[in-house]
Amino acid sequence: MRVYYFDNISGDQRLLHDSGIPVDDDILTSIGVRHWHIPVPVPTTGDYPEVDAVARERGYKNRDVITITKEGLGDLYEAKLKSFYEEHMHEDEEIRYILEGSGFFDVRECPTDKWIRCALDAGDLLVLPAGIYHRFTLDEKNMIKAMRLFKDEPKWTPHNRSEATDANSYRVEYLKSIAVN
Ligand code: KMT
Ligand code: NI
Repeated sequence: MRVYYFDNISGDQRLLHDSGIPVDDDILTSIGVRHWHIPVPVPTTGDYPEVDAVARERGYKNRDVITITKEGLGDLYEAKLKSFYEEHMHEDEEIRYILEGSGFFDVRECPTDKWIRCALDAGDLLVLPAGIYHRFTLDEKNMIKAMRLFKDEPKWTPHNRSEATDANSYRVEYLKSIAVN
């Protein structure tokens, strides 16, 4: 996974938008973002023992697979892409293991509110904490296949950033959890 500050230049969200300033792991840790690289087993058997180990350790009991392509999402494609790229938070962790393709998860640094772009490829496993503001976009390859893991029932509801989400109890707890001192 490659991580850098987003350049804030307007234009196609699928481009790299690399400011040239890398972000180190301490910063990701300080905002509660975790990641692992677990090469996708070849040939594909549908078994992912190393992912299973992380899932067991962290209590991710359920999973499904989503393929984000024009063909995969059909009529929902444009609307889904638009909603993924709206800045939002969830009341649960967002856990994604990339099986094929690639894409960008942008997360807000705190307290600077800068966008940090995480460029994910096959084998990257990313965990965003509940309450973090983030968004997702495909890149120029226009294809990602990802395993979505969750603790119990999936709570996909995105809460788009607003004054209401600033006061959301999961957001408030998140900010407390990352506060230094
Ligand atoms: C989400 O919730 O933003 C997504 O599932 C994005 C696509 S998963 C690669
Ligand atoms: Ni999300």
